Amino acid sequence: MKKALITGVTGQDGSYLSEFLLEQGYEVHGMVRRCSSQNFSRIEHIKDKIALHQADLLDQSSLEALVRDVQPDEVYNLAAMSFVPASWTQPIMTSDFTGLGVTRMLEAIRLVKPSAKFYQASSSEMFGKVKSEPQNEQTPFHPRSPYGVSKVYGHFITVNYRESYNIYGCSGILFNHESPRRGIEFVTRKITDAVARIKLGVQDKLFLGNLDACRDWGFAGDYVKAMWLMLQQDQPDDFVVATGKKHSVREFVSLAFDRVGLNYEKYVEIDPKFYRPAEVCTLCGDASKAKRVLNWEPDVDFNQLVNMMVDADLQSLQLNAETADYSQNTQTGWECGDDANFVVYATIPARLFNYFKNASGHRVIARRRRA
Ligand code: NAP
Ligand code: G4F
Repeated sequence: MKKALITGVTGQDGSYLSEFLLEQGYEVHGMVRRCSSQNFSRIEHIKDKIALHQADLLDQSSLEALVRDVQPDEVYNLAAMSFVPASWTQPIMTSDFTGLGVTRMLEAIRLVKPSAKFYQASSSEMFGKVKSEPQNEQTPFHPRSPYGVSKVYGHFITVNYRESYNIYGCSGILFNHESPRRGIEFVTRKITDAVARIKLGVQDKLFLGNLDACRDWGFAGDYVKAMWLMLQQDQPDDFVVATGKKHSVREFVSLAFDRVGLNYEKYVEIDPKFYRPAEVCTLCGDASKAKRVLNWEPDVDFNQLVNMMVDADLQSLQLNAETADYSQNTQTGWECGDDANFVVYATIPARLFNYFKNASGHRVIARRRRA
């Protein structure tokens, strides 16, 4: 049985990749960092099928011990500070973790198990201020954020370890990929979550930044298969993974609101605080090499992705309300009850309360006490 080690196993991609590798018959090991409260929500359903180990990309000795303990055949380095805006507010940490962390992992492999195959989660953000369209493996990089710069470093150090030490290292240059498990701060999930809340009447407005930015958005479940395929080849190489179609944030918003029968123009407002110091205005990938060599193609298209995410957010908000036992929440500072008990709820800012229907269709409110 092959052994895979995944860093960033608790993230969006880590959870889909774990599921995929389990289906392929792998023994799956995941690296998690120590936190005062762990967030395993994305892997809760498979937690008993994978082995979790504590280590950190900032700590060399923990990585070497991890590789020594697990003796992986394949290492998927997905852990990163992956939210682009945060890389301007924490540029040093981003470089250390998202950039230098790749070298630490490669060093652990080189010193402890040089035969392990290595996948580096590189990013279309490396193309940044794009030099041509669509972007492929030959397109020059011009990153526009500390995140993008760190990923360029991670890409080239992977190439360098391949060329210097003969490590089987692949850099997957993945364009944006989304899913119902996407972090809530990324624009797609921020939109679909807001659409569901607006539809259910618990949110009034959606504040966004640059609606004209274009991205090549695919489905994360499709993209993790490409990661695996890269490590199944005779020779290591680098691949662009993308759908080849680009859409604007505005198109995403419009389709998402359409899904619930609403017009986005009534709800969306621009807040300049979501503009970036340097924007990546457009990205569109050419994945013809992945198709030719890996026989990889995406299954889920843009419309299906938007609908899938809106439907999932609607469902999970409704389900949470139906299954929640609000009477248990009083100790955590929430008041509970039916409409009649909360005559003023409509004047409370939306962010301070959740408002749903329970299983019998009865309206239930859980409201945070005012400070
Ligand atoms: P994600 O959901 O943000 O997951 C990031 C993972 O990294 C989480 O498991 C997180 O663990 C872990 N992590 C963050 N800081 C850490 C630290 N200091 N020590 C150890 N672990 C840490 O990201 P994703 O969307 O799955 O993306 C996976 C990888 O692909 C990332 O490297 C990202 O940069 C790259 N990528 C993503 C896309 C995309 O569109 N999704 C496109 C191209 C490349 P916690 O749970 O502890 O926070
Ligand atoms: O969803 P985003 O935050 O993703 P971004 O910056 O493209 O980065 C993601 O994809 C990369 C691959 O290219 C990954 F490497 C990276 O880890 C991450 O997964 O923003 C997408 C676009 C941007 O142009 C942004 O300016 O949406 C625009 N946008 C407009 N309003 C917004 C908002 N982005 C966010 N997060 N929030 C907004 O309110």
